[in-house]
Amino acid sequence: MNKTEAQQIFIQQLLDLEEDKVLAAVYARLEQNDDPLEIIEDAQEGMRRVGDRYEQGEYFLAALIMAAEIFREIMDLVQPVVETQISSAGSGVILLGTVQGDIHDIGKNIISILSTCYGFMVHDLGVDVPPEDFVTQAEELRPDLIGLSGLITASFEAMAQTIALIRQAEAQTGRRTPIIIGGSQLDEQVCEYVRADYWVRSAIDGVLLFQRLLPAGR
Ligand code: B12
Repeated sequence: MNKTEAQQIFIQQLLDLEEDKVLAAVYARLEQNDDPLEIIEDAQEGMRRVGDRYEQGEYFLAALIMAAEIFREIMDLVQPVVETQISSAGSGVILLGTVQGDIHDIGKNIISILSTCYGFMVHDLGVDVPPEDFVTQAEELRPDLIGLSGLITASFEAMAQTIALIRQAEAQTGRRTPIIIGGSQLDEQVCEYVRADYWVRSAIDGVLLFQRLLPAGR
């Protein structure tokens, strides 16, 4: 979708880490009833560009930390609006977590918030979750879906190990829980490599997928 000039400016302000301007823009956009999910998407685009600058050596780790802090403040403003605007009767239990070795949790937290708003019950195991913990929790909770988050290349190996261990444990029960991986660095190739069932790079695509897999009133 083409972005308006105001959206482009917002993304640029986040890229330039102009905290005050970004937050003022979020206030203004909420005031004029902009779609909160679109604000999140724009902020995600800004974060992606911050990551690119880091990769190109123009930003250092401190900039990633600063960007994460600004994003947290954006979510403090946007989350209550999302929660009042979206309420849907989804059904199903989702086991969620960021895989071992990875501490990125902003995206995972957004998928958790949105899924809850859409009526799903989310069990969030947090970040840096060892494969064994996913297996233990999956056996205990018997979730309808398992969502693994991971943003760094090293996460792909952890995802592969986690999924292999889950499938091994399930083989004794005859169950096969759909596994969805999410994160900005994912693509079809990663999905095939780690043997996940689905992959997504945005929270809204994730929630739409959850709804497709777990229709309300099943
Ligand atoms: C902020 C940030 C950090 C913060 C994270 C803070 C936090 N609490 O999460 C800090 C500073 C801690 C950090 C650390 C590091 N980071 Co970092 N980080 C980022 C950055 C800029 C933004 C990530 C983000 O929050 N985006 C915003 C959210 C909303 O988007 P998202 O995460 O993609 O999530 C959305 C979707 O993907 C989806 N989703 C996500 N998970 C799931 C799960 C499911 C089930 C579903 C359905 C959907 C879903 O929904 C979300 C909402 O739409 C990215 C850049 C990028 N392109 O992603 C780099 C990036 C991920 N980081 C990177 C790196 C290298 C690191 C470090 C190794 C740096 C270092 N030298 O220490 C460490 C790794 C630490 C570790 N072991 O995990 C690289 C990874 C490169 C690679 N291929 O490995 C990136 C890509 C930057 C880059 N271009 O180089 N980072």
